[in-house]
Amino acid sequence: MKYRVIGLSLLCMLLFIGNPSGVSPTWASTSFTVDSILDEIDSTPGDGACLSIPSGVCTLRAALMEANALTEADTINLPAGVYLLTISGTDENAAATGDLDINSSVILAGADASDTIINGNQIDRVLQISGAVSVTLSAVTITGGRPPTNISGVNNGGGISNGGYLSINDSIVSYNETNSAGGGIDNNQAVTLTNSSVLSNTSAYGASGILNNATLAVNSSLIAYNHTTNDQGGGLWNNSQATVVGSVISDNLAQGSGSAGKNLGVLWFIDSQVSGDVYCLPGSTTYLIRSAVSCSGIGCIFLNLSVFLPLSMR
Ligand SMILES: [Ca+2]
Ligand SMILES: [Ca+2]
Ligand SMILES: [Ca+2]
Repeated sequence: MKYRVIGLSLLCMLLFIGNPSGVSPTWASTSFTVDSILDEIDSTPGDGACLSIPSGVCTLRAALMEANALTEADTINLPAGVYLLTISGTDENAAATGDLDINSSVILAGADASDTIINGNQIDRVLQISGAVSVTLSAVTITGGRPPTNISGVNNGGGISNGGYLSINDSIVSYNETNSAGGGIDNNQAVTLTNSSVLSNTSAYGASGILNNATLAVNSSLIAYNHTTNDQGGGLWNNSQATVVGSVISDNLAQGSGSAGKNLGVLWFIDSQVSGDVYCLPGSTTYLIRSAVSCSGIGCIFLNLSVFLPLSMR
């Protein structure tokens, strides 16, 4: 659907007429359906039409530019296909070049993670989410991201750099890389990962799977085959609050210790399987409930809460 939901204005008008108190009606969200795998910008962001130049189709980039320009939470339907980013340009945050920037709440709904693939083509990371916005990714693969290598401090997050409230459902983040930290995901606000996988991402300076600087929840998910060539935190690097529930962390690699993870904050493992070790720094705490995790580093405070549970619950 290239245009805003037909009848939206009429609906709002009727709501307003039926609401003589004058209280503003709730605006419905807008839905776009991408109909091209091309990478082209929107011709006029904010006009309600997802229409690219020069081809006049609804591309993923155009849909995001349009969604960014509209204040309500929008939905972008992304059918099966490989969406390869081809417009080069880094350190740009309006989704016009390089990475796909998200500055407004949006639901990005793919068909299936194995069929709907967003590939950064190694021209930049894939997604950058900024501001206090809510973003849901479902049934997509995020791959091929690689942010610029020559700019200090802004190249964390090979696949996704998150500053908002991000839910990743039924999705895969794989084969992204960065010369800094956070090969797959760099989280600076809140990420909830559900039924998803973070696979085979690489980084030069730790946290090859996920770098967490704020709040992270990993539910029923897999973090595996990520590799950092320097530092620790092959699977996960936690600087703040992270909870891993019903998940598997395995086959990750780090330089020396910390192949499974590195913890500088508060990290919970609940009903999870972790192979490799977690490297812990002083001041960190790692809680275990029905999970076995090996420890390395000089700051290990591992609290196995399972022993406090009734026998029937251990
Ligand atoms: Ca437009
Ligand atoms: Ca950007
Ligand atoms: Ca960009």
